Amino acid sequence: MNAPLRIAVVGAGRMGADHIERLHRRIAGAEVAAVVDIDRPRAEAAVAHIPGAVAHTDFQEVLDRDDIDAALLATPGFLHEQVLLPALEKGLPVLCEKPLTPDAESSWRVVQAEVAAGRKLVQVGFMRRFDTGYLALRRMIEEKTYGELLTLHHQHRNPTTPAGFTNEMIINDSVVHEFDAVRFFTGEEIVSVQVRIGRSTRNAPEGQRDPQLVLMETESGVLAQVEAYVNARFGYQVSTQASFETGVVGIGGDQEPYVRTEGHWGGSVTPGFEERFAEAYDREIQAWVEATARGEIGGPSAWDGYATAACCEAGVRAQSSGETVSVHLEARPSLYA
Ligand code: ISE
Repeated sequence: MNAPLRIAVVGAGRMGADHIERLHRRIAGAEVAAVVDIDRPRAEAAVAHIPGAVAHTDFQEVLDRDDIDAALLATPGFLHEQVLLPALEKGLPVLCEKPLTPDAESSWRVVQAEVAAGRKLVQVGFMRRFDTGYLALRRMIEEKTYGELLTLHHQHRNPTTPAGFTNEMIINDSVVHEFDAVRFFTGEEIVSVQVRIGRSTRNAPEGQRDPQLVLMETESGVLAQVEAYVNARFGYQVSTQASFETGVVGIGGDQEPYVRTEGHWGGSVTPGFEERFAEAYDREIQAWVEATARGEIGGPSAWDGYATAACCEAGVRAQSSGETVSVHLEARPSLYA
């Protein structure tokens, strides 16, 4: 058996802490060797129960070590580039939580740095690609089980947003998942984005308009829409309905168990994305660890991160203009053919 992959987790906030537990308790072939967080007590608390793991406050300290095999980057998106570029220069594999970076220009710099490194080192954390419902729907689309796919309808509802979650982040941080999902389902790039904003909930924090309807079109003319409603209060919901020529397929419906008891029937509402996608995250990180051990990536690439950043950029322009905005993509380098 090979020695476990020694991983540095960068960022010990909500997502980082979730991944630290996952790596420590559920993932085979990997161990948490370091945790980096600018907040030293938070980094120390994160490693306290992991024998041998070391707390750092600066990613450079990890780069200076020679016993780290890979990094899992879970800081906010605007801090990703400053870790990705030196990691790529050193040839260190990285699982980068979405978004790759917050705008297309910086994502393109990451793609170019990876092309210069000569091999794929960055996997982007679009965990929905590992959800069983997503995989089943993609197979039906590929195999044309119900004829051609015509339209996709997504619901993306969150209970609330964290402090500092801006109007643009509804696109960059939330709808970025559907940009990737639509590319994943159809195997096509998205060519244009439109955003419509109507009546807004009183529960939206100042500056945010919520919900927002996003309409996108793919290269072959599949229309996909999203209701992004991020202060929906009731809980978490991510679901999709796909209309085909001879059938309609739904995924992401409510989960079991379904209970009947004194005066009530039904089940529980999923509280958040950690619960909704717990298994998908496990599969995603396991696939990444196994691929990294083979010198590969095991999921969406830096190109996927860049292409979705370009969609987000069009989406943010569409938010303020109300127009249908074309997505501009640079030519795809052969590394991602
Ligand atoms: C969050 O960062 C996620 O990635 C969740 O999956 C998404 O539902 C939420 O809107 C984002 O803020």
